[in-house]
Amino acid sequence: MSAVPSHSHNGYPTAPANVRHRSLVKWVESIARLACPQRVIWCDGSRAEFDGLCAQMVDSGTLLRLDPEKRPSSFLARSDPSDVARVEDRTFICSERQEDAGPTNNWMDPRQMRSTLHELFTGCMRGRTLYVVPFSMGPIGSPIAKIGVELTDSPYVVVSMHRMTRVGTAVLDALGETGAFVPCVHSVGLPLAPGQADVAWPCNPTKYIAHFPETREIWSFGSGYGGNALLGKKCLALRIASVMGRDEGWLAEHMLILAVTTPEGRKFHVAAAFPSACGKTNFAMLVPPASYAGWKVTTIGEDIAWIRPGRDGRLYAMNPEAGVFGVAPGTGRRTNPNAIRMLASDVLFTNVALTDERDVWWEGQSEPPAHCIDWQGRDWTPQAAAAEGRKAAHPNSRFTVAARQCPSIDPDWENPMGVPIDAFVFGGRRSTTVPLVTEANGWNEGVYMAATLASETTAAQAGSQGVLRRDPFAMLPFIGYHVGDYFAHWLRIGERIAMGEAPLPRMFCVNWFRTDERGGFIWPGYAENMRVLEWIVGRVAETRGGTSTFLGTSPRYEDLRWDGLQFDRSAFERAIALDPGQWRRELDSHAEFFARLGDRVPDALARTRARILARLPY
Ligand code: TSX
Ligand code: MN
Repeated sequence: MSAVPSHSHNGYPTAPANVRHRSLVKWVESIARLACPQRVIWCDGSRAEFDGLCAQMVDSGTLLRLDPEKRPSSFLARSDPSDVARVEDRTFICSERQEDAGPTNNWMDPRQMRSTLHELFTGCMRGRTLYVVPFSMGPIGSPIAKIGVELTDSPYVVVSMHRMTRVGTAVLDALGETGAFVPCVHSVGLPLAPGQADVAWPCNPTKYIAHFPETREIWSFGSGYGGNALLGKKCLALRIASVMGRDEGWLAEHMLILAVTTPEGRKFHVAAAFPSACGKTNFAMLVPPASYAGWKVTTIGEDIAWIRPGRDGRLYAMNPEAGVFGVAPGTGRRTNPNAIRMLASDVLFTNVALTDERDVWWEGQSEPPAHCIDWQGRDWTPQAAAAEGRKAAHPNSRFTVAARQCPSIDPDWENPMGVPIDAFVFGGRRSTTVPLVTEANGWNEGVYMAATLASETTAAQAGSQGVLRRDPFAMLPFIGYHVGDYFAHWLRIGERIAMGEAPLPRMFCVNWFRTDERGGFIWPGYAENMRVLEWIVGRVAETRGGTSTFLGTSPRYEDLRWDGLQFDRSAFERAIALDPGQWRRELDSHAEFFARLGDRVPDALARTRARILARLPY
C-alpha cells in the first residue's frame, strides 16, 4: 500500500510514482472529488496489504479471526441481514437505446442513471478510505485478459478482490501510460460524520448496480456483498465482457471449465453451463469414483469462461478469475472433497456459522455441532433449528479462496491462451422431461438446447419450490445486451468455426435431477457423473456409441460403464427415457418463451424447434 505524503491540488495524495497512466490518475481524482473520502490509497496487491487490511477489519469488528490451528489465516465476516445476495431487480443495463438491453434486463436511460448516481455518490465516502484496486481478469499480460480498476470504500471488497482477481502493481505496469481499463466505482453508501462510529457491515437500503455497455463502465452503490460489490466478476467478466465479446467476436460465458484425462493420457476439455443450485462447483471439481483408476478430472474454472476462436480454428476457453467465491451450504466431504481440502487455510468466509472451537460450520459440511453461533450472531442448536426451521449458515453464505488452493486445479489453468474446448455441456435441475444426457444434432441444435435451458427452483431460492424458470445458457441475469442478439452471436460463432478446418465442439445437455414416482432422485449424481462425462468425451473421440432419438443421440445402457455402481437397466431407462407427450408440451413452452423475448430472437431457433417437433412420434 502506498499513501504518498505529497498532496495534489484537491488535497488528496498524488498517485504513487509507478502510476504512469494520466487519465487513470485524473479519473481517480474526479471520483475522489465527488465522493469526498478521508483518504485515497492505491493498492499494490501485496500480502502485507492483505494482512494489514484483515488486521484492521478484525479491530473494527468486520472480521473474526478463526482458530489459527484449525483454520490458519482464515476469517469470518457477517453481513448485514439485508445484504446477503445479488440484487437483480436493482441491476441495470444503461444502453443508449432501451431495445439494446432487451426484455431480460432492467434498463434506465444512461443520462438519468448518471444523474441519479452523481447525487448518490456525492460525499458518499465521507469518513472512509477510497481504495484504488487495479485488477486483471485473466493472467496479467495475457493477450486476452482485460484490466479493470475498482474504486471502493470497502476493505472487505479489497481483500476479496485480492483473492478473486490479480491485483496490484503488475497490473499498473501492464496498463502502461495509455492502456484500456474498465472503470468500476463502488461504494457501500454509508458516509460517516466526524466522530460517528462505523458498523461491522456498512451498506445502504438504496442499491444500484449500473452498467454502461457503450462506454464500458460499472457503478455500484449500497451493497458490500458478492457480485454486487466485487465488480470484476459478474459485472465485468460477464455483463460488460459479453458486450465486448459480441463486438470483438468472442464469448463471455457463465461456465465451468474442466479437463478429463484418460488412462491412455488423452486430454479433453469441457465447458459447462448450469443455472444456480445445480452443483456447478461440485461438477468442476469432480473426483472420479474408485472404479475409474487412471482417469483424472482437473479444474480450469468453476464459474466464468472467456472463449474465443484460436489460430487453429478451435475454440479456446480461459478462466478470467483467480479465485472461487463458492456457496458453502452443501459443500461436504461426499459432495465435494476437493473443495473441503481447498478450504483448509487462507479462506475468507461470509455468513457461515461459527463453532465453539472458533471454526466454521454450515449445513451439509458435516454432522451438526451441538451448539454454534449462526450467521446473524445468535446462538444455534440442532434442537432450535428443528423447532424453528432456522439455518446456522445463510443459504447463500460463501467462501472466498484462491483457485490455486484447489487440489484438482489443472496445470494449464493460467495458460494465457486458454485450453481448447472439445464439448459444451448445458444442464438444469429438472424433475421430469429432460433425460440424463443427450448429444445435440450439431451446433445449432445445441444452441437451441442452451437457449431453452431451464431449472426448477429449490426451497433455498426465492419463491416456492419446483417452479420452472427458463435460464438461457445460465446467463439470464448476466447478458449485458439483447438476449436475441446473444443467441444470434452464438449461431454466428458456430458458422465461423464451421468455415475452418477444425471440428466444432460437440454439444450436450444433462440432467442429474430426474425424480421417480416417489419423488426420489433416480441418478446418484456427484462422483457417478463421471460415467456421463466418460461417454461425452467418448463421443468426442468417436469411440462411444449411442442411439438416435428425436432430441439427439442418447447412450444405450451398454454405452455407459457400470462397474462399481448398482444401477440396472430399468433405472437407466427411467433416467434416459424421452416422453413424446412431455416433449410436445416442452416445445410449446419454448415457443411461448421465445415469443416473450420478442422479434430479435433468430429465426434459426424457430426452425430448429420445428425440426425437433417434426421428429416427434405421433
Ligand atoms: O452438486 C450436485 N451434483 C453435481 C456433482 C458433481 N448436487 C447438489 C446440488 C445442489 C447444489 C446434486 N444433487 C447432484 C449432482 O450430481 N445430484 C443431486 C441429487 C441427489 C441428492 C442426493 C442423492 C442423490 C442425488 N443421494 C444421497 O444423498 C444418498
Ligand atoms: Mn455463477
